[in-house]
Amino acid sequence: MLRRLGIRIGVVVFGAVAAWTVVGTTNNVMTAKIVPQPAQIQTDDGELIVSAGVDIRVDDDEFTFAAEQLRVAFAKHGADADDADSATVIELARDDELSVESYTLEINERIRLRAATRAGMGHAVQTLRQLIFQFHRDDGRLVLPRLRIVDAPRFGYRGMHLDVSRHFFDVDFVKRYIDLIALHKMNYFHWHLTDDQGWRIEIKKYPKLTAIGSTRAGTVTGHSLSFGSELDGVEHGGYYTQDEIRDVVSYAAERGITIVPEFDVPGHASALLAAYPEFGCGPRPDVQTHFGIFKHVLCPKEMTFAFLDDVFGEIAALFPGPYLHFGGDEVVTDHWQSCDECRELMAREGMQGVAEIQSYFTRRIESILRAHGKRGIGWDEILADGIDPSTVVMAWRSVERGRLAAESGHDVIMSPVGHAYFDFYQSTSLDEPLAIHGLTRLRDVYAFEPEPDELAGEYRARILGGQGNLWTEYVDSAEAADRMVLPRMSALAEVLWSPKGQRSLDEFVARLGEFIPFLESQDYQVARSHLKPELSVIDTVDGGFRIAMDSEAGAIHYTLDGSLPDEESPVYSGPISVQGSATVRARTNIGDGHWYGDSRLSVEFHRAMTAKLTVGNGGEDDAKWLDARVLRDGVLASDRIFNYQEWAMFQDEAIVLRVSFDGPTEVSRVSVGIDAGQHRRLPRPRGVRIFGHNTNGEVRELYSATAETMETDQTRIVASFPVTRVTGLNIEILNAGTLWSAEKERMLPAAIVLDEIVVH
Ligand code: TNX
Repeated sequence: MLRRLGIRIGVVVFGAVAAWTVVGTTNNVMTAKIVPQPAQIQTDDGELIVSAGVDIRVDDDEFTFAAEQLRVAFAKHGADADDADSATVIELARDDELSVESYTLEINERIRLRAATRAGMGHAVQTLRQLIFQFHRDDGRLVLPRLRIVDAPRFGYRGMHLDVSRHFFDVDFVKRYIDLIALHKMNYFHWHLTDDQGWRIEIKKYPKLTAIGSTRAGTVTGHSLSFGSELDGVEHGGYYTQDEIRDVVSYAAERGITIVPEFDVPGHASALLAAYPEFGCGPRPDVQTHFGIFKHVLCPKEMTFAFLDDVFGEIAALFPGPYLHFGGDEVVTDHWQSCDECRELMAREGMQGVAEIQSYFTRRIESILRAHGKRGIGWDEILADGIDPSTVVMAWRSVERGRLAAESGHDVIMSPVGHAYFDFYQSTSLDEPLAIHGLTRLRDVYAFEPEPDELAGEYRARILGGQGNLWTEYVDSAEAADRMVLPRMSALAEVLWSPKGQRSLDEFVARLGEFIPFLESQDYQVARSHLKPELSVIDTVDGGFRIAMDSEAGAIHYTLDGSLPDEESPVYSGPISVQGSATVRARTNIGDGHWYGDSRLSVEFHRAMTAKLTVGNGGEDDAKWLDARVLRDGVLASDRIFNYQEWAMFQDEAIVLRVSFDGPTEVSRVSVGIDAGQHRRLPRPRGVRIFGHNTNGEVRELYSATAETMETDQTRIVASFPVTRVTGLNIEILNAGTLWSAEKERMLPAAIVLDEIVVH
């Protein structure tokens, strides 16, 4: 059948419509599921059957772009009747009473969207797009619920960041990312344009920044911190010309998105210094092929500041937004320590130590930015006495750092690891792709609160909002990037947009049931990690463990024999108890043959769990060694995603672990986890020796092995010896020797990384 969509877009002025009030949220069968949850929805009885032809009217040229977006949305999921004369009327009207980003949406006989600004109207359109998707029917009809929405954001800054240095993403991807930001009613795009692994923006006055700085010789394969990491030998490069930047800037502006460009100084500067080593204090580096924190740093001399003035000047001219991000994170001061200019500067300025050079840098950059009419944003390391209070602090190391910044007079954007780092693992399931480290589950994002309780009321207004960060060390394709941000950014969008009191994780997950297919209908890839089982030990009792399993939806099936769970396997309904040792394997079934995850948890009850453990020459003070607790919690981390919190790391050539039992105890076998199994290769110890001691203070060697003679069961060193009565064990472990550190550019003692000391 021939479909006709009679769409008319023209500017018509229509009269004011009587104001209406909202009486709260009601539900009927046609519950609108919108992400982020609107501030107020009132669902009326009845529905609007949208005709084949929609008549889109705008009363202000500002809204033509929004109208065009709506036209496309209706064209995709239009009603199927062929009746253009009775076209459903859709009005996009200006309402100056509304605040900057707010909007109203009414659906009754017609559809009315009102806003005071292009941004507000853009948000109204995003809501309507979701409704069109949700309520279009397979038979081609579009039947919308009658409703009234009054909506406005909780925070004014709702951002998403993208690192294009570690991996380059082309203009098409960036535009698609901007669409995604707009779709989530977010309004800032933080574009991280420079870093050690590549300079990505054309600067006319300094062509070598891109000619040399945009290309690296190769990229490390696997994790940069893996033992014996290798390069792929493939050149990686790319940058944006100034014309491309202008194109992206106007693309973003049409969608109500402001871009915050970042030029990261004075650290993370290897690519810059590969091109112009004269602005550094040390030798010329290459554009980095590994990831990490490097010591190449800009030198605080006048020619550097003249260069920074030029570069920030060109950047300021390209980006019309109010902010310019100047980085300031992870500055290594080694080169400042050994440079004459720095010593002179310190004497001249009366500085107490090299660390003060960073705040000097910050102040110089602040004045450069002021001269170019911009306000600076820096990562939380910039916080120091004497910096300009109008500089915005982006708190990434913790919410607490953001609180301190707010209380010292700065505006703050909260972007903390643990809640807003979308480069971290999304679950502990073994089928997660390699990620940098850490764990930021969907529920952790949803639990993010940008205004911490501890923050005094008078400083609340200093929290401008929050931001999600996608660092791309281990994100090398459009598809991978999508899956890292979706659906986590959807949770963040709701945290930043919706009223705090309405937040409900269950309800949000239920709305994702509609929202994820909507995202997929726009060709975005969406991860389902929140459906994968999370397994954890809730307590240890009488030689056994109680284990909990959790996922945001579906039925968790599990096995205890190591096999892959299927429909026949038991369904989790509450904590299970296992005695001695066990490996639990679990997957989530959400029906229709859809299974998610491959989550495992291996536990083993053993003698060291109830003993005292000390490390090195420390006293009987177990708690001091926070790391060491994971050595005797009964959980074997070797069949889980590498999560550094589950491993104990010692930066020593050798360590001694002392296990002291309550009384004489028979032992015959000790095993120690040394292999992370998934995504991370750890350096293997060079040797291990185990000594037993008894009540008389006698010490005797029970086991000794070198790397060559050590017995392992793949992931663990296994030391067996004749049954011996001891009151304690000393377990000596030697590290793997020295290793080349790409970050430090020198040989360093390999760390000793261990898990669970199982004693039987
Ligand atoms: C720290 S967050 C960095 C980045 C890394 C990131 C990885 C920040 C200001 N600096 O350079 O990419 O961790 O999670």
